[in-house]
Amino acid sequence: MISGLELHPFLGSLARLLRHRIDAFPGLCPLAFDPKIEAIRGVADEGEVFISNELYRCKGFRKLHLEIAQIGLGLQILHCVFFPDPRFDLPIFGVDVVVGPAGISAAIVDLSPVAPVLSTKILKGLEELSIPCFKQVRELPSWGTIFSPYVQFIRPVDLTEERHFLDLVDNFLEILHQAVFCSSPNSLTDASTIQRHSFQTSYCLQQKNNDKTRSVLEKAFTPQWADRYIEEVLFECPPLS
Ligand code: BLA
Repeated sequence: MISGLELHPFLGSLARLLRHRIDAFPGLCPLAFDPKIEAIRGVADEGEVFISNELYRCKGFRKLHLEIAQIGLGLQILHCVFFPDPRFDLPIFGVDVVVGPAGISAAIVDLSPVAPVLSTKILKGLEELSIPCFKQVRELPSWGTIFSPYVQFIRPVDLTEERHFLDLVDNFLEILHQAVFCSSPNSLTDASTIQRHSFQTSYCLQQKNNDKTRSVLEKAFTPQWADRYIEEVLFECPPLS
């Protein structure tokens, strides 16, 4: 935490919701990582910088990552991605919320496919959801082809829409939880595993094209640091075995 600065209540609620859901995943255990990235502090033109990282793994997921970043007094970001173990037929869960000086500017959530289409089980769950009609829907960038047709990229306009977004994240995670519990792995050499590995690699490569993330990290640290952080912490590609 930056001294004397509260986390935006929307980010606080989202972080609580995500931790609650993460805790309920089967076989959850902490992922070993460089202790230096657990709490990263820095100073930029914008003021103090603080980034906290939590990393876990569980049945079906090689990495569950929750990051909260505070850049000076004006920018707060919650970034969370669940990267599946390619042997399992599970989608990538991702949520990113950016709060700027004028309030929440972006809130995006998705269950992204790791094959040409989402699995039948996940699709059925998503089809049964009633997706709220948000007033300000934002346009996806060109690298956004990795997302599913169910992606929601919005700017919540009031507390009701914030609540609806939190409910949506919770609903997506309920669908994912159900899928994890009844999933079983294919072998490492199975054609479906190899395809999911390749889709997950493209997801990571496409996310690295997000110049907005890179630019914030470059300004807060250095271009070299930002590059390493994006490559090794945020979107490192799945290992080959
Ligand atoms: C946009 N991401 C952004 C923006 C910033 C960041 C400043 C612009 C906000 C706006 O346009 O209102 C910054 N995001 C960060 C930083 C980190 C971060 C610094 O996660 C980490 C330290 N991004 C993700 C994930 C998704 C994602 C998992 O990390 C989706 C599941 C999406 N962020 C995403 C998209 C945009 C965005 C689609 C809009 C990009 C654009 O409009 O060009």
